[in-house]
Amino acid sequence: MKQRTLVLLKPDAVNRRLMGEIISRFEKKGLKIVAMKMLWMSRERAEKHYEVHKDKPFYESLIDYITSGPIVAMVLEGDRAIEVVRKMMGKTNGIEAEPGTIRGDFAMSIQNNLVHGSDSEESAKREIPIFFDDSEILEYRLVDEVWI
Ligand code: YYY
Ligand code: MG
Repeated sequence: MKQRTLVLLKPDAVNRRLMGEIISRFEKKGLKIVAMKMLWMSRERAEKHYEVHKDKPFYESLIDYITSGPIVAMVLEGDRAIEVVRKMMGKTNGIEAEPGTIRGDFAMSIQNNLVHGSDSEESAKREIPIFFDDSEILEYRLVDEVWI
């Protein structure tokens, strides 16, 4: 079942020069990047993206963090891409995330955890348009797709 998911490389990923490392993992796994841009999130966009967390105690801090520097937004496509990305990210808290996952290998914090991935099809459908117009999401074939 081909799915699309929204992935964000958060400001710590950019500042710690981990963009290439993280993107490379997704590429090597076999996920297809169908949209990608670097941007600095406004508070408005951040509040929309994280609206499900607005009553949580960590919300204000989360908005400050996600707007503290540039991020990379991507749409990744592949079979059950939502689940695959969530597995590759690891648990929310870098301390608890398994080694071998992105957070498990590179994060020591619950807030500064490098990466966002949509947690369900509903979330992906809501989140992708916060960052991308339909015209920015590309349909193309990779020559090795038959092997993935
Ligand atoms: O989906 P995921 O990113 O793993 O976690 P969420 O529960 O959706 O929380 C979103 C975001 O909020 C999380 O990546 C870090 C931050 N956060 C936090 O700072 N403190 C918490 N106790 C829980 C989440
Ligand atoms: Mg989440």
